[in-house]
Amino acid sequence: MTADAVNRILAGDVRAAARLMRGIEEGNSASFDLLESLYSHTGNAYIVGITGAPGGGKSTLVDTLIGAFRKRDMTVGVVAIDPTSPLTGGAILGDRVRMQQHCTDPGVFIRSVATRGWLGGLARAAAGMIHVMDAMGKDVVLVETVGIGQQEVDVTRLAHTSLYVLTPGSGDSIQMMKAGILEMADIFVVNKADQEGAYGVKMELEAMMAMQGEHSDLAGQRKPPVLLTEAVHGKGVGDLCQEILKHREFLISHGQMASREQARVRLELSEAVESALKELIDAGTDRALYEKLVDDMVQRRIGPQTAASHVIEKLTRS
Ligand SMILES: Nc1nc2c(ncn2[C@@H]2O[C@H](COP(=O)(O)OP(=O)(O)OP(=O)(O)O)[C@@H](O)[C@H]2O)c(=O)[nH]1
Ligand SMILES: [Mg+2]
Repeated sequence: MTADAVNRILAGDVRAAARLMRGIEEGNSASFDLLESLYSHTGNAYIVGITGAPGGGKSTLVDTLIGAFRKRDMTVGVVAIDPTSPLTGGAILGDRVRMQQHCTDPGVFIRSVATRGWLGGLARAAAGMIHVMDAMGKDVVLVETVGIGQQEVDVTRLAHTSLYVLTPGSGDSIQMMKAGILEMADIFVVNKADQEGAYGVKMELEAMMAMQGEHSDLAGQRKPPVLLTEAVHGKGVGDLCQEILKHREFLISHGQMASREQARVRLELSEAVESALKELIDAGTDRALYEKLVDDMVQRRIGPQTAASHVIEKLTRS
């Protein structure tokens, strides 16, 4: 059964892959076992993260990027992570409709992940989805997330090349500095360049990076390029595709691919350790003791740290 599913996914079977992805999304442990069997077949896809504020045009950009990669005869997987933000609640339907033009192309596979109410780590689910597409033989995997929280920032750490999308007039550059995005992105995209102020945003970003370069030891390192695009008209997207491939070449020629891969894998391992520990804790916790401790805390007989140490002590003794 498992071997059959593995073989079908390796052969690029969309239905088998979709079933596994649904299992991952649901946090189903058998699905994670199956994923484990696929792991040795992964590590070939080039992973590109696309993040940015809600409504910046990420999905439109992904849609046109698919076309640009297909023109180069590269197959493409897309993982669109539906944010929990009520602001963008309709994202899944929107993404499906937007990317529909590629739905009959066997070289393209698109999945949305709903994260609402998802208990496992978002990065873990996203990593799982990426592995499935990688095992299916997709050359490039595009991962779209809304860059609002730490979890989403973590997801972009799963990428080889991280794009950050911003728009004119959104005034988010100061926010980016605060969130540390400036250091995280490999390529900046000022989308909606048909609107006023796009060039100003580019100048502002470049000035910010130059300033930061002076105050840190980044001198001599690669400066992330800032590209202007009009995703909705497909303008600048060919250049963006080329810039992504250029970054890949840069990583390879500067011996940085291995360290990126290590950083990616390190994140995955820590997520896996955390969720395995959570499962152990859930399974091994003495419920009666737990309830008694809750009661003790309510009565202010003990504090949370002491209560936790009782739980841990019981866990490690059993
Ligand atoms: N004027 C203009 N509008 C654009 C451009 N690119 C995208 N849009 C529009 O911006 C809106 C949001 O685009 P999406 O691609 O859904 O943006 P998103 O970043 O994926 O949005 P969320 O996933 O909801 O965060 C849509 O109405 C697009 O048509 C552009 O280059 N210029
Ligand atoms: Mg979107």
